[in-house]
Amino acid sequence: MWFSDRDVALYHTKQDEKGLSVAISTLRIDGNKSSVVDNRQLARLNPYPGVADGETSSLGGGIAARDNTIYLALGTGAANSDLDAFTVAQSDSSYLGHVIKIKVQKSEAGYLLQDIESYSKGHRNPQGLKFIQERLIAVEHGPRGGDEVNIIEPGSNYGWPKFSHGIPYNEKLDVETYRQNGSYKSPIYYFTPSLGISDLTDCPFSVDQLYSNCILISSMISGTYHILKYEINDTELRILSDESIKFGDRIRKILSEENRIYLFTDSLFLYEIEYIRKRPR
Ligand SMILES: [Ca+2]
Repeated sequence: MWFSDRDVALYHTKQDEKGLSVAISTLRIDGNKSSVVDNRQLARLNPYPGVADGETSSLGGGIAARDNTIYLALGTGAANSDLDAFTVAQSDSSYLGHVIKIKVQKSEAGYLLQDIESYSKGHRNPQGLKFIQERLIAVEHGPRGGDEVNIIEPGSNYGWPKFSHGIPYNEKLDVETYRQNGSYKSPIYYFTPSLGISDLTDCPFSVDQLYSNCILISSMISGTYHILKYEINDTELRILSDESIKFGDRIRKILSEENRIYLFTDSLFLYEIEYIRKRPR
């Protein structure tokens, strides 16, 4: 994602003798946006000892940035091992299953790492993260059902694996108990059955004018994208309606710019859709 006019922040997994980890890097692009003039790794987090790349999934990943700060949403990971995928999201000694806040400092050459801290925890497999109207919003996969849209607030606990609107994989857990949220932060909206929720973005201008306030979310399993209309006041953002638009392919990422949306699919196509609003003459 663009971090400034000339800088891109990105995250990726990395494999070496220590195991699998997540790295955050920045790229500085030249003025013509034609070449990379600086490439630096800012941070590297949580090696998975003994787990090779390709043996795990659900690491998730959403990235957003504002005011010299990068926010990164990480999943718990899941592997064919006794990996503690069911405890890391509630642990204060792990960044997995957390949204983390990475403060950076701008220098002549590029960005330098200042500080990393946990911002929120209790996330299962967040796939998208974005600032919308001053609120940091994340979408994440539930277990079996219960894909979530969450407003991320500092210090909050989003419940995984203690609380979900889905169905637990552990058959001994009682579904009704599982759905009582206790002290956990509830999603502002959830989807049951799961859509395979993958990303979110602003509505294009012309659609936002029509709906007053809306966000778009994309999905993999159902091959749809959705217009979620919401209302907002000082304390609350509430989803009012959910309109599903069948697209027909697994959408991995969704992005909007002015009156266009861009859909990047698992079949490795990039689609551009333009919403045109015109007065008849
Ligand atoms: Ca949750």
